[in-house]
This record gives sequence, structure tokens and C-alpha cells, in this order.
Amino acid sequence: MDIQRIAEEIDACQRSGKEMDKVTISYPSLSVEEAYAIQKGCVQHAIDRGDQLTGWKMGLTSRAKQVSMGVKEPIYGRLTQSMELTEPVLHLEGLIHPRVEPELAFVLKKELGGGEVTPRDVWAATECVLPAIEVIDSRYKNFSFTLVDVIADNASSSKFIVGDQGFSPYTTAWDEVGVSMMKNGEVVQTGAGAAVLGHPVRSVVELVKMLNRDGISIQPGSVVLTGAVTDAVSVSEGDRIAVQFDQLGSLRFRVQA
Ligand code: OOG
Ligand code: MG
Repeated sequence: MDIQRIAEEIDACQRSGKEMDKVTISYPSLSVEEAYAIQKGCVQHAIDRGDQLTGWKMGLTSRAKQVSMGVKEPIYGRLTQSMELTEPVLHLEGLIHPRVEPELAFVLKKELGGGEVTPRDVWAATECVLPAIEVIDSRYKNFSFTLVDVIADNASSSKFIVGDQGFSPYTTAWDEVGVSMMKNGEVVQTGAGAAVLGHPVRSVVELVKMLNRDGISIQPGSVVLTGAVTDAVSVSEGDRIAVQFDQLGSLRFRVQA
């Protein structure tokens, strides 16, 4: 199997918004390690074109997501600068079948690494926590994949937006934060921070451990998306998305061609 060739194929689909067949159709025995190597290769292509690694995401950290995607294990992905929306507008150009999901984002001020990390270590390294919305967009036909397929496709990473207001990690019980997502003024999903591995800080702990196995630590200034609090919702042209985070305000954007 040629890891680099597969990475090039996925990278081309990520750039152009073209659908592809699952990697496991051609390579049924693809391993988790090979899949992460493909992911790394794809993101390296983006970096070679001038993009920058700005953070990490966890995926499939909530039961709602595991059940709906049929994959029962958390995964991680890489976030780059070009994925971050700086205006509250999602442009559909280059996207295939985008879905949105509410998340809590951690921004780190210290390096975090190692296999023995605890929630206390994460708090000591966290600058702030922010409301966030992730836009996922699997490059696979019908948004359908196995564990290793989705890892290779950078955990369906596409775009994300974080709130302007950062919050102290200590003044909010992040597991108790209620979240409701509205599409065109109607509530479409509700949940609470506890949906993410019991507490979103545990998602960061898990990420650090998973990255440690691959010899990686998280650098200061990185953003970490901890995983969807609710199931994801499809969006199309003209939709208005708003997510209300209890006590933390709301985050919104509109979808345009
Ligand atoms: C995989 C990515 C999952 C999350 O927050 O659970 C994810 C997918 O559902 O396509 O980002
Ligand atoms: Mg997500």
C-alpha cells in the first residue's frame, strides 16, 4: 500500500470538494497507524501550500455521534488556519455535504504532552475555553465510513468557528453547560457538555494520550475542539445556524453559495 499516494488522493478531494470511495474498499486491512499516517500526509500537503497547523480536534467523543456514525471509538484530527472562519459566513464552495455540530474549544497556553496527563494538568495548561461550532464534511460518498477511513480523511475536518469571548476554565462547570442548536430559528439539537466523555476536559486528556502514542505533544497557542455535544445537522444554501451556550452567549453564522 502506498500511504503517500492515498494521502494525495484524499488531499485532492479535500481541496476540490470531490467525493471519493472509502479507502477500505481498495485496502480492507488498513490499520489505525496507517490511517493516521495518511492523515498526516494529507495535512502536510496543505502546509506545503502555505497553510499552518493551528490545533487539533477530537471526534466521536459523544454517544450521539458514535451511534449516528456507527463508529465507537474517539479519533483525532488536525486543524489548520484555513479551516477557521473569521466571519460568520460559511461558503459552500469546495464543500460536499457539510454538517454542523456544537462544540467547546480549549486554547492552550503551555505545551501538553506525555502519557500520564490528568485533568489538572490540562487546566494548568489552558488559557481559556470558547464556544465553537465545527463544520464537518466527509469526503466519502454518503458520509459513510469505517474508523480507519474517517481517520485517514482527517476526521472529516472542514471548517470551524469559535466565539469572540474566551472564558476562564475555572468559573464554569463545562459538563453542565447546556447547548441548543437552531437552524433557521428552530431548535434542531440540544445537549450538555457532559455528552463529551463525561466532561470536555477528558477529551483533551484523551487527545494528549493518543498524540503521545504518535510521539506528538500539543504546542502552546493551539486550539482543541473537544468533540460534538450533539449529533450533527446538515446545512445548505441560505440556512442560518445559531448555537446558544447557557451563560456563555451564542454563536451564529449563515450559509452562502
Ligand atoms: C467524524 C468527525 C466527528 C465529532 O465532533 O464527533 C466529530 C464524523 O462524524 O464525520 O467531529
Ligand atoms: Mg466535531
